[in-house]
Amino acid sequence: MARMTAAQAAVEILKREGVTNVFGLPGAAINPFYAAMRSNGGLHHTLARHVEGASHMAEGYTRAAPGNIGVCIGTSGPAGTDMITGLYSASADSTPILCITGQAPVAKLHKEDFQAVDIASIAAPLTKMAVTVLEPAQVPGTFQKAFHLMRSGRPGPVLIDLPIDVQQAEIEFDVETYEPLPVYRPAATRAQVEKALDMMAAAERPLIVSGGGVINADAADLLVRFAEATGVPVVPTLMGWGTIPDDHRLFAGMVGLQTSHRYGNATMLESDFVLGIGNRWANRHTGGVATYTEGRTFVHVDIEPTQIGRVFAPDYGIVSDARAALELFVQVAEERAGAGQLPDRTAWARGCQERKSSLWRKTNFDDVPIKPQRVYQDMNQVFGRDVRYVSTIGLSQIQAAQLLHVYRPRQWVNAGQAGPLGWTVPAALGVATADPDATVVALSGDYDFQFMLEELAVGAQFNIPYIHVLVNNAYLGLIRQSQRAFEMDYCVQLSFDNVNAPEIGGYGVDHVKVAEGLGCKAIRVFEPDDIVPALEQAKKLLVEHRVPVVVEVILERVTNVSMGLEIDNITEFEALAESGADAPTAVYANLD
Ligand SMILES: Cc1ncc(C[n+]2csc(CCOP(=O)(O)OP(=O)(O)O)c2C)c(N)n1
Ligand SMILES: [Mg+2]
Repeated sequence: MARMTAAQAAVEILKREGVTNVFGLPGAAINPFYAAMRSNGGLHHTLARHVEGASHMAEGYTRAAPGNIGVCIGTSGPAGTDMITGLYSASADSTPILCITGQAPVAKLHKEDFQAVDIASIAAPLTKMAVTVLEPAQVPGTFQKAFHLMRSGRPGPVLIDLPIDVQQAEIEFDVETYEPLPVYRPAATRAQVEKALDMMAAAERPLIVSGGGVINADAADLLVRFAEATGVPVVPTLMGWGTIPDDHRLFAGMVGLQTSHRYGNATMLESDFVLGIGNRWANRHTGGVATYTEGRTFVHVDIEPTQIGRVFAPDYGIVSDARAALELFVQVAEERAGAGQLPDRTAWARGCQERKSSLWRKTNFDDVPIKPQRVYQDMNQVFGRDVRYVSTIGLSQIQAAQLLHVYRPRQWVNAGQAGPLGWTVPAALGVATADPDATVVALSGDYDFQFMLEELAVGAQFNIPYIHVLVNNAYLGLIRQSQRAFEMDYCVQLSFDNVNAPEIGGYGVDHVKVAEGLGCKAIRVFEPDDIVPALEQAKKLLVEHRVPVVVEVILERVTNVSMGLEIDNITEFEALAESGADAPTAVYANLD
């Protein structure tokens, strides 16, 4: 046994649980924890410029690789409240992050002490556990339980609030014999999987919907194997995008109101059976539940028992970790295939491929100002398969999901449910910290970019290189489009004549100067033919300077992006592709 401060014990546990990187910023009430990190060593700390930024960096870090747990640290009071958005976004997207806050001394908690806020109560609905630790000797157990909870069942965040005197108190703690607690993950039974496969076999036009749970369970390889064994096409959700490569013959397209493909929705409407795995029937995926479910039988596999039936009652539900379920699905499906007992899905899968080969949106524009579709076409061309995209919300994110391509899990890192503006810069820094060898490409609209752009300085200071494609329409574009329903264009304009930058023609903020002022490199593009050279140049600058590189594309002010309120009624505002030349980087099906 060894005597140490409770803060030191916590630092040792972080390391034993596999933590190597933390994101945060100190303040008086968390200084003992920082002292423990300094004296004990072994944790690489990235100093954020805003505490919310630290929380999104932690999310990006977690999302980058299986098993990662991002840690964000702040002091008492406003630091904790600043991280609430990160906890919300993490819980919404089933992302384990550990948020550690400092707190006033235990005896002062009820005295309205300086920066003493009941952060555990504030964080409670957004976390799997939010606790102010009042007894120093409970610190090791609280951290041990935190990791157990974050990894068990549906993954999610935890907040541990540490009063300053609790951090400083000395306790007995044996680092050497510390063991992480076993992780609880429910597993489907063979009988359950047999029943689901019987239901699938009885259908004529089945689909698999593959959600973010498949990525969390690191089971994309099994998902693809299962699809191949059964011949059943796959619809990934936005959170599950990458579980099957876009160019796989069984990739049927994404479904939904916004981040969807025309062929994905058309195929969903043709189907008569859906097996959902690790998905949550998000409303922007389903649209109206009646349209989505009518004429279809549903099986829903989810790790969290109370997710079954939350949005609509499936015909059959299975509580299981996606990996555990898919192991059995593969095994039973391959057995049945070997015995010649699986229905032939060739004709149905070919129909899906035909839709995939014809229902494309046009991207090949050469207008000035640039149309956004052209940006995504050129990103496909330049970044190819080896890239990791990070995005959050807005017309930019929606259209990117419609037009970009993803081939691997964790290649599309998106704040799916919460969509907090400002997430992109810090999340990209988290992804790039976790995977320094990757080409990380973030995508923001101008407003999302402006929300947390001070975090660019973190990338410059700590040499966290990534490329940030900034599509500037000088508008809160998504809200401008949604205000069409109100026949207004009200409080959504970001344009103004910048007295220091007449060359940007009324687009307001000079992002290039701002990015350069924060220590980054930046390029601005006005002409479509300059996009590809700018992206290529950005790749070089990245290697040369090891700092974030911003590529700002000045867009046309108004582009209405395909969307609607029902999956059978999506409005196409822009031109559709009439031939391959209209969408040269689209992934067409190989029908030979
Ligand atoms: C914190 C927060 N406030 C408000 C919103 C609502 N919102 C969603 S998109 C958007 C505008 C985004 O503008 P921009 O980033 O420029 O992207 P664009 O739609 O123009 O591509 C707003 C205000 C939000 N998602 N998050
Ligand atoms: Mg905008």
